[in-house]
Amino acid sequence: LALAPVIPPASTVDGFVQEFLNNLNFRQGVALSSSSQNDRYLALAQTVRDYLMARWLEDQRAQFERQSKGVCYLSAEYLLGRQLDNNLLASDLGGIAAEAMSVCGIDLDELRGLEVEPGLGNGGLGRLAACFVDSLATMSVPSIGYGIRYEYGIFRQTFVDGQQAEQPDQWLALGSPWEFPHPEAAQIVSFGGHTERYQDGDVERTRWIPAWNVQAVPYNYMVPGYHNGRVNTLRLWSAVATHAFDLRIFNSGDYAEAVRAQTFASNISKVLYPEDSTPQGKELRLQQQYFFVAASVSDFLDHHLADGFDLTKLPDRVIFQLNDTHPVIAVPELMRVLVDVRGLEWDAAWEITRGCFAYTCHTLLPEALEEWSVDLLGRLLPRHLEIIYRINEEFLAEVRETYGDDELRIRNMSIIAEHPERAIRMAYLATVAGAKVNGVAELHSQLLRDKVLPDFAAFFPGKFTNVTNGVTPRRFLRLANPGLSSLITEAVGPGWETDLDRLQGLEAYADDAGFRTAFAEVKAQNKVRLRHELLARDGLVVGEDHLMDVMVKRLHEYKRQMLKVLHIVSLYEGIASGRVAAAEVTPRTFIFGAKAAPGYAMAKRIIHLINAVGSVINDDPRVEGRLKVLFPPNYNVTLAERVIPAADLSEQISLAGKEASGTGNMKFALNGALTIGTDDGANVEIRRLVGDENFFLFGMTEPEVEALWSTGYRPGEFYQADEDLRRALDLIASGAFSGGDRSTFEPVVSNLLYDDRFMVLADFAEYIRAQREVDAAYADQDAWNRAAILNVARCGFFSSDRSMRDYINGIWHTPPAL
Ligand code: DL6
Repeated sequence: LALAPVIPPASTVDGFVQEFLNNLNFRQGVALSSSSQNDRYLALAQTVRDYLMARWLEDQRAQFERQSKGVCYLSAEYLLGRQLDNNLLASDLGGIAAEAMSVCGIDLDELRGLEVEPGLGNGGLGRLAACFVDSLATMSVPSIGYGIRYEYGIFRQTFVDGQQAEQPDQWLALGSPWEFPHPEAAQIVSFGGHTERYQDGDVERTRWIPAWNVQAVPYNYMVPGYHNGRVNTLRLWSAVATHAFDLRIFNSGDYAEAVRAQTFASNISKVLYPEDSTPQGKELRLQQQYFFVAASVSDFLDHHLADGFDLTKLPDRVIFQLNDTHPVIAVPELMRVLVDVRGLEWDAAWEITRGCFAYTCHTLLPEALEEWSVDLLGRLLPRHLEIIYRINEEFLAEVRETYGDDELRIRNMSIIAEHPERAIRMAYLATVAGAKVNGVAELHSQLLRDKVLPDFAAFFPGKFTNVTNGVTPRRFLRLANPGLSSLITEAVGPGWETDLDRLQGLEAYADDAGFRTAFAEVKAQNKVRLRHELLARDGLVVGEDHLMDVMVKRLHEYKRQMLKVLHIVSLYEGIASGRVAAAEVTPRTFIFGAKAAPGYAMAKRIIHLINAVGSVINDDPRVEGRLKVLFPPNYNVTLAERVIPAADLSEQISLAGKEASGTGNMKFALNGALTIGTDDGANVEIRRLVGDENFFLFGMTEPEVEALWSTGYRPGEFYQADEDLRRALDLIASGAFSGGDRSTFEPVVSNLLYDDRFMVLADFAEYIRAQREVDAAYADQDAWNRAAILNVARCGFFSSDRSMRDYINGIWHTPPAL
């Protein structure tokens, strides 16, 4: 009986209705007539799960039995987005579910709207991880994603008087139907204490005597492949105390103390660290990182390997992909397990470890390369510190063999930084240990080699490679843009969702007037959808028949939202001063979406400024019908899926050499928006593919940026030289957007005039020039639509399936999936 296969319920409307009612009655404990919308949503989610269950169990079994090489994707973030629609799409149950709901008198769209997305990531890096696990499942690659089940994900952003306020993201409050807790599979994760040597026969060994432990409880999530019957697993860990409750203390009346251990332990997975650009957070953050990788490594070794598995063969069985530096502490952890727990010799363990890891770097900002102070790491993970020291010692000995006593080079390459404090450079550790190191776009990988890790690139010439990021076409085209999806299917036939190069077939349609009209019609419908959404969600009114000019991404100075603000203020100033007739200005709605890290003061000031500029412009009758500035709060995956398909213009305007890749840029182009962008990150590849004539390029190149820095950049000179720039900055400085108070935005203005680390002023004139080109191009709607269609047709390369193929062929070398 135990071995009986699970029979999936029949894939018919009646079968679905029956299963749904069963779930409503037996799991939610309510009758249809008395059920709440939340009951219905939960029962629907459970029903979809039931349909996927047999495949999931079968895939887990087959994966274990096959024991072929698989991928463990280690990521501190997964920005998943809503699950219901994605899982309906993957299992091809959308039509049946909609009919079944209508049989029950329920509007499926209403239930969709109830789902609170799990915001377990900050931005691009976390969303990339979610795209990758989707692709791995769709391509039937044996893999498991490991991460943290944060009780509170990325904060919920609200605006109070135009300023960002952060609320906790209670994504679990109404139940989480997509997860399966497995407390029986909990792992113990230890911290603190000290190490000691002991004699094991004639071998001297080391053991770690930790001071405290927590339990890591896994929660499994289904990751269904698209229409292939495959369901992979995402396993997220939650921290609980080993001894949650002290009855003796409770009985003595000290109730808070009685649950202290539980509170302390659960803090580890309490909240996603709300920062994606600079290493802070210190102890708790390091606890989180070690917590999830220690649990994941043990989970894999304990539960995924066949009995008696020969650990020297581990590199043929698994590759742990390190998604940025956050999971890099897994390297000394695997060494510790192999040497201290499994009793292997150091050299054998190091050989294994070096074959089991690969590292992806996602940044170019030096301050975003994590370092852990030796003091902190030694206190929290004393054994790991010893292991890192030994790895470093042996590595530097190899460096010496090659270069002799070149002390400067040795200091530069040491995993241990000496200044300003002794600290472990996690990117260096990952580079030394990883079989491969990759950047996330061509330019990024090149700069990583040439500028960030040049000594390592010289020392390990074959190690460095590139995998350009990608996005899943299932969520970001098929689900987000049903109108365009149907049009694509009509033109190139079915199957493009898993073979995005087929979009090339659209090229021929760019010259078909009928197709262009249909394409324009879809864009117009998407704008109407967005209009309704923003009105209902935030009371915001999108301008009708406006060019939709969109900048959505985390707020960071290097991304240069300020450049966009200056453009808007400049347009406004022209009309308000009477120098430009309103009728001459292309009607535009500017849409922003951005969260600022709560501790990032300048980013928060910029948010305040955008809102302030918006409220002045939106209320000024002189620009009525021409300019609108909208900033819906709490930009997330769900909102992205509405905004991106409606966009005409995609703003990708970072300072060249600062954005590692970007993935929003790919999503916009795939949905037929034209890009205005710098030669940065994956913009470079987008432009090459879509063609110069279908992309608005502006700004300095990375070498030009470097050259200007080295000769001494003085932003004030650009201010003096450009009248439009002067007028725009002066208007902000005058208090025009702050009720006459000149002090409110003074720090923003001064920062640009006297510092301007990301060279906003230097690129302003070029940006305005490119925006005029946009206006001119948009005036010819037919030509614009042609260019937009060509963007879609030429962006098949940016499927995350292609990224996965690149990882498989160049890094993982996993066998073809069955
Ligand atoms: O690779 C995904 C994504 C890139 O598209 C962005 O360009 C990059 O900024 C982002 N990196 C991070 C890491 N920050 N740190 N550390 O979020 O990764």
